[in-house]
Amino acid sequence: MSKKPLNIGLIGYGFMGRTHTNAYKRVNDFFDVAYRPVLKAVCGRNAEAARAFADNWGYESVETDWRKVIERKDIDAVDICAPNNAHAEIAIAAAKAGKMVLCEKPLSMNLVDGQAMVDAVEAAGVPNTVWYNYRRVPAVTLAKQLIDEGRLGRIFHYRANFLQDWTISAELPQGGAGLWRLDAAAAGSGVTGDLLAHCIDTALWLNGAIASVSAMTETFIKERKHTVTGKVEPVGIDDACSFLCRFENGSLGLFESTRYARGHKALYTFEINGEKASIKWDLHDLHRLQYFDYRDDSIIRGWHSVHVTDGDQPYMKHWWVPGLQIGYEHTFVHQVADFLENLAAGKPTAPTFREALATQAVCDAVLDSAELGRWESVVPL
Ligand code: SOE
Repeated sequence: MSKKPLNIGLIGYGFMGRTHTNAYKRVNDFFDVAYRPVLKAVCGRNAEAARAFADNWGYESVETDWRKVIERKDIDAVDICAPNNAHAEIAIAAAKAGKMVLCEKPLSMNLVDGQAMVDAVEAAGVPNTVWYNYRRVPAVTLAKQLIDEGRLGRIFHYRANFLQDWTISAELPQGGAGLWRLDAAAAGSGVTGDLLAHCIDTALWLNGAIASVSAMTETFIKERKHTVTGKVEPVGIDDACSFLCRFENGSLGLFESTRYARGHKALYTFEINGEKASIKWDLHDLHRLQYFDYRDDSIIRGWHSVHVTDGDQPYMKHWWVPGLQIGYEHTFVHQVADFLENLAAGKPTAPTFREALATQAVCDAVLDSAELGRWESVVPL
């Protein structure tokens, strides 16, 4: 089948720029979709670094001002991999110019900006999606399938952690290309927007809306040198955040995220306990889903470790043969595959900006709750 080109303009070329680009390059090798992503332009303020990225990954051209990418007639879709404080302005301008918009998570710095982004893509009627990639780990997608089939029954508990340890050193500066996640002006928040946002997105998808939250945050290192100004400046991000919540389905939630859990690099785990069955998942063992079903015969009842590699399990028929697992980078390939398939069918790709706004509303309520020291309702604007 001859495929329709879809010209991509990538804005930002850090870690996420690589994951997305890899996905654009791989998708047609494994998924039979009607579109073929074309690496038209990459944009970054440092022309030399952007050129090196373009040469290495195969982009046809380089821009140093994102506005140029948006003005270009030969760009169909704008992919935002720039720091969080650039998301709203770029996405709104791109939507106004009639471009499709794919935005790295979190959607925005806060709910107000996020709402403006939703309004812009919806007013323009352009396809849009946010890269909450963990939904598309086959084991996580399988969890969704099991829940939707009603196998867990009534849900009582949802528990999630995202633990890292890379910011423990007080010598680590904040700000600049590699460390903008530590600078509140660029990131909006710390672990809440960066890590808990993933946990919240998955939770809303698997277990429905969150009604109210009670949170606490801590900034363990209060001052860090700023890479750009060279001065020691106050740290405005949350280094750690834990919160309790009530879901609208009556279940209770417990979430924890930190960059100070020595020994953990990216330990994203969740567990859901239902009346009939429970499931557990762990990013460090991402191809497995742990499943316990109370209805099993009592003499063999126990936790099953399901190796999610078979052709009848989500996404796996597109990859190797049963028993051979895939990894982190494939979640981004899945998102592009779904985006292209939905584009051809005229359907939205989840999470859309509007769906990702729900995660933003929870993040805002969590940060407000921590600041005010009280339970907060999760309210959209
Ligand atoms: C932070 O270290 C980070 O790279 C996040 O920004 C990503 O979203 C997460 O998937 C892994 O950790």
